[in-house]
Amino acid sequence: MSDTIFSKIVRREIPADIVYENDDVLAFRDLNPQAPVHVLFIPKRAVATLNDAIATDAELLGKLLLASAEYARQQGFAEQGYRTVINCNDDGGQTVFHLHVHLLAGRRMTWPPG
Ligand code: DGP
Repeated sequence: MSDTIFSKIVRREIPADIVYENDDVLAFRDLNPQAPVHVLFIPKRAVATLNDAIATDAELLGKLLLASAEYARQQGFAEQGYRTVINCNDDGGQTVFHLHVHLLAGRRMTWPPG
């Protein structure tokens, strides 16, 4: 896959407000926040879209969600609640082709989403 802005953030080639990191996952604040808390959880090893994930990526996908939940607990809003979203391709609204989980919190979410 081609390099994206998120791989550059992983390599610290461009700045980001990094809020969480472990061996496999990096998380930073979204440049265009849609909620008081809007953090993107990305795998350090890039996968372009959810469509490109294969069986051997299962553990990595799980780690993204577990990191999101751990961050929510650390920050104290886990019980109040939050939303995690993975956009895929055009209709899903994906604009950066390095798979990521949006973690949104700090306001009441609406359903269905727009
Ligand atoms: P998506 O539409 O699901 O592909 O989400 C991409 C998100 O990434 C979007 O909410 C804006 C955010 N974003 C794009 N470029 C940058 C960047 O350079 N830095 C940060 N922190 N966020 C970015």
